[in-house]
Amino acid sequence: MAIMSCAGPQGPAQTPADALMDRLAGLVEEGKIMYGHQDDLMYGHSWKLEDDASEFVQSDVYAACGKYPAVYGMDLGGIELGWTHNLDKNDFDNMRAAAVAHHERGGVVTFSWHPRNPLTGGDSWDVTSDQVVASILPGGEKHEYFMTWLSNAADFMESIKTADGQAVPLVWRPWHEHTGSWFWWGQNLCTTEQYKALWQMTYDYMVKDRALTNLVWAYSPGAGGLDAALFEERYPGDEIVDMVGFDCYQYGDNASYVSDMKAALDITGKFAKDHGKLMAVTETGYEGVKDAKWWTSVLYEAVKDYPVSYVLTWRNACDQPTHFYAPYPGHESAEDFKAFAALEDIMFL
Ligand code: BMA
Repeated sequence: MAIMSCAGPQGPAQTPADALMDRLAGLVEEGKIMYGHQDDLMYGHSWKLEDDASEFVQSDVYAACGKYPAVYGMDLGGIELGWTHNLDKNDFDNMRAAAVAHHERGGVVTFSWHPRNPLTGGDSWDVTSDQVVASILPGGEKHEYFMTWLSNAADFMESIKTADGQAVPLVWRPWHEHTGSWFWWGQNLCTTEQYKALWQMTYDYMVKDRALTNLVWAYSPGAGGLDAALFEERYPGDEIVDMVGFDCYQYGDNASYVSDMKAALDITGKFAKDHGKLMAVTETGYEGVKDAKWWTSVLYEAVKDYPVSYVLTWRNACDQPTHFYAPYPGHESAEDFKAFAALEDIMFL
């Protein structure tokens, strides 16, 4: 059914978020799957960008295959407390400028958020209290305090603009992996109603109170134990979600990973189709990429038959030699990564 608009002959002005969603839907229509990498322009396996950088050109992915990832992921963790650097030591000024640079190169930017624990003072992984979400909802003892955290996050995302003042569209993915219980907003740490209320409060603040027009809202449970009922249980609602996805890592053999990915893609894909949403693999990877053919024979095999907007592999830490998810020059999977980047349906920049 066509949706009628009451706007004038030009139609309503398209927001940056709407423009990005149209672009993403068009790419899916063309059968393109974008490749993404977390913190790609901030550091790599053996380098780190200096603070106050003016160029954002170094990248393990580029060094390995001659192309930049189409999707660039970053994390807001630390912005809530006004830190100058995020939880993984990235300068927020660099992050802002790199987001603009990546957008101007034709890429898509996405943000996750690992905020501290507003009740205990610990980190995202502090699950010692199951009262944290309750405490930040309206009426809770930490509500006013937590609203300053949302305000800081909104300020930062609002500040990501091109030189001529255009807001850069962002895929914004708060409260992720909530189907597990390792973050303070996880499954056993709050009720379904509280989790949904947390989303609604986040959305209302950023979109209604702050009028941010550049956010594409992504919902992403963890893939472990995921079934259609669990996927749906805490879904915040069609009015506030634009994209659905999941986080799925390889811990065992290739075959188990491919079957876990396909199972999650089947569930998410059906949900996305029924609800008219975009779908992405919001986080994935095999730590250390311990298979020379992983890209073309494992990851590609898992995703190639699905209408996936992007697959984002996690970060290449510069201070933990085995914590990386994309190759760097000389890595045993670098040749295969080049072949992956050359595939017709896989998009890099
Ligand atoms: C985790 C690890 C951590 C990191 C966190 C947030 O998966 O990579 O080292 O601090 O993500 O980026």
